[in-house]
Amino acid sequence: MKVNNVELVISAVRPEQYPEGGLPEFALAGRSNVGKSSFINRMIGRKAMARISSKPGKTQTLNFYKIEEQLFYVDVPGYGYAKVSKSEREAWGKMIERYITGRDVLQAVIQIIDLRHPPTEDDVMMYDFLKHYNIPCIIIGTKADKIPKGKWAKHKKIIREGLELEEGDPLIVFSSETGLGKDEVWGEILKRM
Ligand SMILES: Nc1nc2c(ncn2[C@@H]2O[C@H](COP(=O)(O)OP(=O)(O)OP(=O)(O)O)[C@@H](O)[C@H]2O)c(=O)[nH]1
Ligand SMILES: [Mg+2]
Repeated sequence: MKVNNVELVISAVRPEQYPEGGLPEFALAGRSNVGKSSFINRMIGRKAMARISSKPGKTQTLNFYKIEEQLFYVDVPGYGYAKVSKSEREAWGKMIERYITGRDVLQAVIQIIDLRHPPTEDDVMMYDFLKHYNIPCIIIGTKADKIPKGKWAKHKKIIREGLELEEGDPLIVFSSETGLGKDEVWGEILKRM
């Protein structure tokens, strides 16, 4: 999909702030600094729409990006960042849980995993949480540009097994750097609208 029209509609922390209108939503989940905001930028073909940073913890709110008046990408703060206080972590957990469990227009969560490494404990917890609530997932193995092509299949297998991925939840090799996997992800998204 070629995207011409993108708008950051709101950075929300509470349900009253979520956009109205009933458009389908696709939310990002993933460890802090794994590349969620970079993923959005690549999918919409903009370098710096969603703010990215080499420092973890850049995204702090639920950021609703409206795409072509058709759907929303929801950028979500990352998990597993050690340098946050207990109260911050609890606030994060509440915000995410309220959104994921209470949002009827949420079509799927796009869970971003670093293709180079086995899933972390937090990755597994997040996936289990999503499956507990029967949320369809699209799993992205990102930063593929950092490992040789010949190793992708092996790394995919490690992620599939580490998460105990359900049949029907796709795992797509991706790179925000090169655009690898972009069309395949768009295919999965359009299928779920
Ligand atoms: N080589 C490479 N680097 C990437 C890729 N995706 C993201 N990065 C880099 O990883 C770092 C973190 O990217 P972000 O997109 O800000 O990560 P995030 O998950 O949104 O982070 P938080 O908002 O802190 O949760 C940046 O330095 C990006 O340039 C990728 O596919 N390949
Ligand atoms: Mg971010």
